[in-house]
Amino acid sequence: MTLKHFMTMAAGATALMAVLAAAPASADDTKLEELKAQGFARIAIANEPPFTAVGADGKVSGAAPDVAREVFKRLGVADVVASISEYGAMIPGLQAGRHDAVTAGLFMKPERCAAVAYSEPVLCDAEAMLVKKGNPKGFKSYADVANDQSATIGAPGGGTEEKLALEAGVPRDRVIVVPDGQSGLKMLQDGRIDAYSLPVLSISDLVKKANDPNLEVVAPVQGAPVYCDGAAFKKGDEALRDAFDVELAKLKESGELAKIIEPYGFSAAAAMSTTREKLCAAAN
Ligand code: 6CS
Repeated sequence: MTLKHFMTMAAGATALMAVLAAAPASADDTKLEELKAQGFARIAIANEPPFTAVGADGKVSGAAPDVAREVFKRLGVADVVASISEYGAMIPGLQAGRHDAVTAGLFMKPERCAAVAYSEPVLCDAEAMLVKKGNPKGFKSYADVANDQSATIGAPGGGTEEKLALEAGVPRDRVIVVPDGQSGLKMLQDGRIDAYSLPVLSISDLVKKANDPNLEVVAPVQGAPVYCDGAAFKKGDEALRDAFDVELAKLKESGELAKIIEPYGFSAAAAMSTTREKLCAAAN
């Protein structure tokens, strides 16, 4: 090999090293780099306070988007842009690339953990039923609804409460899909359903705003687990999920997660008392 040939080879190797050094830490960082360049992350929400909320002015709030906004900001993604989705459409929307993340109180369950890449837990809550004052049908569990042949229960489409009612034996035609909290409240008040089921904090928010003395809350629903959500990412975006988890862990450690979610009624300690691994393994 002549000196000239060697010098050419060395120059080429130096240039290659320079290119590699400029590349992101790993090819996986591309999604985060895309979001940074985009200036926002597209999040799916349900508009179910206090988990998620869209004001009359269009402002997005609620515990899940507030946590997501703070985490993404720390990752260098300036803001979040939300679109409202039914719970049952959130994962297909994520998989189709319509959202960059689901931050909506989408509870971790094994079948969902198989379909998305969840962050560590953020918001935990038990289940509740809204009924008429005096709980005339004596509901304490989803099985009670199943055992009353005339009873109907409203729940979000593709949501956890719909699944719990069906699994407890309530026939499909007595589980009524309800698009949102206000509709469920009205259907109950009009006697079109005998119970409306959402997580405890969501039902409590509805009752507080309804100012209707003829309502009663059954909470917790007997036999239903306490669930926790996490931010959900598309399979393949695990590097983005891992980066999200690093910042989420810092919020937990510093007490800042508590400052964000506890005014909404959530417990940071509950989220810190469990893990994605446990929740995704739980048989429920
Ligand atoms: O994850 C779910 O399916 C449930 N999560 C919330 C916050 N509300 C209702 C929904 O069914």
